Formats: sequence, structure tokens, C-alpha cells
Amino acid sequence: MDQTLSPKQQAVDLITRAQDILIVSHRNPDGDSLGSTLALSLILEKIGKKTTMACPDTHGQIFSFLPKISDILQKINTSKDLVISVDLKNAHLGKLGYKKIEKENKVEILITPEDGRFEEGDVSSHIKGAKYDLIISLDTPNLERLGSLAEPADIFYEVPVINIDHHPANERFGKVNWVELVATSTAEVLVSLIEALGKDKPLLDEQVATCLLTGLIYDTSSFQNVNTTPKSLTVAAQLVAAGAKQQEIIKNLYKTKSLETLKLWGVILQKVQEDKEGRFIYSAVNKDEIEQTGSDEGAIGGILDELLKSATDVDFALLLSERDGQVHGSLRSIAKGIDVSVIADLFGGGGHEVAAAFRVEGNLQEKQDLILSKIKSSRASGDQPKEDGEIPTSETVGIPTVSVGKPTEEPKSEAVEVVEEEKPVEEKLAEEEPNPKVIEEKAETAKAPTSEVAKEEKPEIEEKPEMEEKPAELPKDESEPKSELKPEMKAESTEPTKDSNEDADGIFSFSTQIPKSSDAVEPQEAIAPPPPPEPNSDSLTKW
Ligand SMILES: [Mn+2]
Repeated sequence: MDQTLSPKQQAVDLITRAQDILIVSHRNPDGDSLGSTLALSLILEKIGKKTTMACPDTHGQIFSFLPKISDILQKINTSKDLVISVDLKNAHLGKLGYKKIEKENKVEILITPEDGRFEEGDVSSHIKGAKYDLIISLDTPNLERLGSLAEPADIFYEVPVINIDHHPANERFGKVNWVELVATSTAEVLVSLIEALGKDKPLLDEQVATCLLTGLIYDTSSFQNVNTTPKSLTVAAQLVAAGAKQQEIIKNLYKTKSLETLKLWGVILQKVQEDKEGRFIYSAVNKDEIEQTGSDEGAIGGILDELLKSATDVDFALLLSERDGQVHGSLRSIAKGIDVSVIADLFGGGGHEVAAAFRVEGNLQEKQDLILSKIKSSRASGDQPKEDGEIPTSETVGIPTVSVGKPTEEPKSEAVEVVEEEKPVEEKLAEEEPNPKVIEEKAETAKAPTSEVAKEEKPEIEEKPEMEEKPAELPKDESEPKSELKPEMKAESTEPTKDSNEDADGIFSFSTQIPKSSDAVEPQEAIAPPPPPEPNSDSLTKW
């Protein structure tokens, strides 16, 4: 890779040479991560690439209007094929088949020569590399945020990664790191990539524009946030001109609430309380209440921004929600100059000045009072609102200054973990302190950041929601008809011609796809019986 090229040029170069591209984005998907993923997939398919989209968590209902959204997988297949090669110098291929020996938990592959005689030394084997030849990570500051997609993370070290993002905390884990701090959203960065890829033919169509505009609208809260830049407005205008369905996006993102969401909001609003001394409002919702309304945790996200944040005469709003044995705290500043990341920091959390979050192990009942009293005493001890017009410092602009510590390194009374806010907030830093040094930083292969700047930006915002994670149920193989495994030679094979069963790499593939359900599944479980033979289906004989 030519290091003198810009990250954009390097990205274009890698994409041009790749065939099978995996697009991944962070846990707890949002409008930017989803819109960007979908737009990029649509574009890459247009230029003849095969793409797979993956996000470790399911998306919220409000995003269902986006094209192709149901194609986003929650799991990626990281399994690798075992390739058995047979040298044909001594014999020509006649028939090829296999049989499974249940007792010994083995499969035998039988190759009958058409003429000549095979020698034992004609056989060799190797493990085929990862299925994908390129990974593009979108809107994701580090591998941890990819959740189960990066567990194990081997594939991210074996396959080149293009890391496209706009978060200051990005760890630059890619081979190419295109991190534009001045961009409002990853979608905005992609507009420039799409232009570069579409030199020969324009690629921006209605669907792509709608996906990208969703990302821009989401990350700027419909251009309300302070991170809204002139460029983002120009790009948005360009997208609307290309047919982006702005009204449909607004309707789905902001004007459509399911009855379940409204019920949950009702519960939350009913329980809102004010702490006069601490100058904040708070509400809390437990697991049962979430379940009773029929909504999911994803429905909680919007209420802070849409309702609680409108409260007057308080400094900030706090919402506690119980999820999977943890209490999640979400914070929004209301009064100008209040930095809620300081509050989140009390519990090992982090975030930005205007929005932050934390997570505490335990249930709501036992932790609520503890959390509230800790906040109150911190407020009492002099966390005063900052003066308006104060010159932003690295702290006030939301550069997280908390150090990330595993619970073992930071013994605290309660096990806390740092979380990132569900809803991305404005990257004020991006606007106020664009750091050319970082933007210009050239690709580094999966290395820890070495520069001072990079260290400073080491993300302490780490999110472990896992709340929406519903790994796809994989079919079990119990139902497999055992009779199919009987070692009886089937005679209906055809001539071993290459064309019908050779894939792009020239490797024979069984017409009976062995359903590789998941890498987590025991190999022997994953092997399904061959389906009933179809005459002339291929030249591989099953017996
Ligand atoms: Mn984003």
C-alpha cells in the first residue's frame, strides 16, 4: 500500500481490488451506522462487488423503512474451509464422493480415478483463508464496539480493514484509517467515497441518498446540533437533489412512535422526579416495566432527547434503566455549560459534554439510591455549572478524559463499566478543534495508537449494551435424516466436468452445501446430510 496516498485514495484502491467485501458497524446500531452500511453496500454492489453487511445487534423499528435493512446480519461466518487437493498427475478424476462415519465422527472422501492410479502422496490439504477479501468498518471507534462480530477478532487481523469513521476516539485499527473528525457523520464521509468510486458512472441514486441522509439527519438530530456544519448542509442538499426521501426519514425517525414506545415513555414520564438541590431531574424504569409495555430497550433512547431535555430550571436529566442485570444511566445536559460526562465519570462512564452514559452492575432496586446519592454529593461538593462563554477546553468539548479500567484495575464499590451513549451526540470537537495531524495520519496496520494525539483520544467510552443482541437462532441438525448417511454409492453422477462445480477460485464445491451454521457450532453438528440426490446436479457423487 502506497503510504503517500490519502486514506481516501487508499480506500478506493483496496475497494477496487476486492471482490467479496464485509461491511461492519457498531453495536446498538443508529441511523448513521445503519444508513452508512446500507448505502455502502448498495454502491459496492453497483460496481460489481459482493457485499455482506453485519451489525451485532438488531436495529430499532424506526429504521425498518431503510432499503435492504433486513439483509444486515447479526453474525458473520468466520469459519474457514478445509481444502483437500489431489494431484491429477497419476490419474484422472472419475467420481468424487464422501461418506460420513458416524461412529468414528469422520468423513471419508472417495475419489475414483477414471484411469490411472492415485498415490497417497497425491493428496494434500490446507485451510482456505477468510471468505472476505476486504472489511470496511463504519462509524465504529474500536473493535470492542463491534461486539460479537469481533469475537474472535482473527478475521480483522487477517483481512485488510478500511476503518471509516468520524469519532475522535477512533483507535485506528484498520489498514486504512479514514477518520474525518470534521464530518458530522460517517454518512457524510461516504458521500466523498461514493464520488470517488463513481468516476465512470454516477452512483448516487434515490435509495443510496436516502440511506446517507438518514445518517446525516440522525447524527445532527436533524441539523439541530451544534455539530451541524456548512458542509453537512451542502451534502444534505446534494442528497435531497439526488432523490433522498427527507420527509420519509423525518417521519420515521421523529414522528412515528409505536404504541409500545409511547406506553414506555408514559411510565418514564410518570416517574420523573426533581432533585432541587442537585438541580437535576431523573426517572428510572426497571426490566419488568419495559417488558410490560411490550417495548424494547431501544425505545428508551429517544425520550431523553425529545422530552426530558426540554425541562427548564434544571442542569441535567438522568434516566436509569435496568437491562440484563445492569443499571444503565443516560445523561443529557440541559443548562448551558453543564458537562454531564463528569457525572458519568463518577461511575466509570463517559461520553460528551452534552450527553454521557454509565453502567453499573446490579438491579435498579438496589442501585438507584446509591447512584442518586453519589450524584447528589458530587453536586454538593461543588460541581458548579460553568460560565457561559467559557473557552472550551479538552474537557468541555467532550474529549473523554476518563481512563478506561477493567473492574479489576479500578476497584470500586460497585462494578462499573464505561458505556457510550445510545445516541451519538455532536462531536463538538470535530467542529472546534479539527486536528489535521489526526486526519492526515496515514494508515497503520492494526496498531495501538502511538502519537500523543491518538493517546489522548483513547476512547474511554465503551459500551456493552448487548441488550438488543439477538443472535440469529441457528438450526440444529437433530432432524437430519440418518438414512441419507448410509454409505451407498449413488450412481447418477455425470461426467466430472469442471464448469458446474468449480467456484471462482477453481475449487470444487459440493453441490450439497454443508450448512455451516456457525463457527460456534461443533464441527460434526454442522455437517448436514446430503439432500436427496438430484440427477445431474453435479459431478460429485455422494454415496
Ligand atoms: Mn456516526
